[in-house]
Amino acid sequence: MNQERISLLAQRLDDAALYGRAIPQFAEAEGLSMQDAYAVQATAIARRLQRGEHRTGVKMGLTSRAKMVQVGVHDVIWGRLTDAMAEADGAPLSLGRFVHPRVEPELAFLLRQPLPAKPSMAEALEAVAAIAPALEIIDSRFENFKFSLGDVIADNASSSGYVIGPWHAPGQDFSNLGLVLSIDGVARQVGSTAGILGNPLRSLVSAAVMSAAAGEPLQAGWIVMAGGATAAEPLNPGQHVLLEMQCLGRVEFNTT
Ligand code: OOG
Ligand code: MG
Repeated sequence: MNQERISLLAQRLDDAALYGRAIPQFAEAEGLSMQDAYAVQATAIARRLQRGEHRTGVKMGLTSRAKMVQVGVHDVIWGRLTDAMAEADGAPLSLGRFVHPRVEPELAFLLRQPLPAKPSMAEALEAVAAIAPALEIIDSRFENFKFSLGDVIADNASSSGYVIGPWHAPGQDFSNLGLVLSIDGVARQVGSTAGILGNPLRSLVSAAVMSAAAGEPLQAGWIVMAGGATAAEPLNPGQHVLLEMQCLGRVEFNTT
């Protein structure tokens, strides 16, 4: 696919995100390859960076069975994070800019050094400065939150916002930490970090491999979101959203 067409699709997605308006799926009609889809994603992110946003890291997507089943796409994908997507722990979150937002429980990594293109699990762990419980706000730009693999890749893996809880040194085993996602005091999703590829560290290894292959190796200071450990929950105004994670504490926000 030529760059002109890729730019047009990137603009369509970027506008949909800017104005909170859903658009029809296009991957199938456009005959988008995986490579085209990632090119659309990169071009849409370039538009955001041109507007003054700064790159903060990588998000992994569809790294758990629960997530794959929920959206009907069964491949691990990745997307790019910017500072405009960061929301403060405990702060109000206005849903006005979203189309049909959902929230999901994740684990976040903070990197203290760059990662090689194909790290071992030990090398990946060595590069981790800190880990934190985190909430991701996803918001597909596609109508009815329905998409194919190519669509969701182009759409930056539905990335919309992220909230990071307290950082901890990665001294403890975080491969199987229990977690509860509650909305208004009611437990809505219960799971474990083990839901993320059996161990979220595998997600970090995949992030290193996939972003290095795209020519953007993981950098010191970047955040890597490991992917939802459970299915996502729809968000509505007036909710209190809380993630409690074994050993790592809590992260929360209130929707308006
Ligand atoms: C795709 C994004 C997946 C995750 O953590 O699995 C994702 C979607 O569910 O819309 O962020
Ligand atoms: Mg996610």
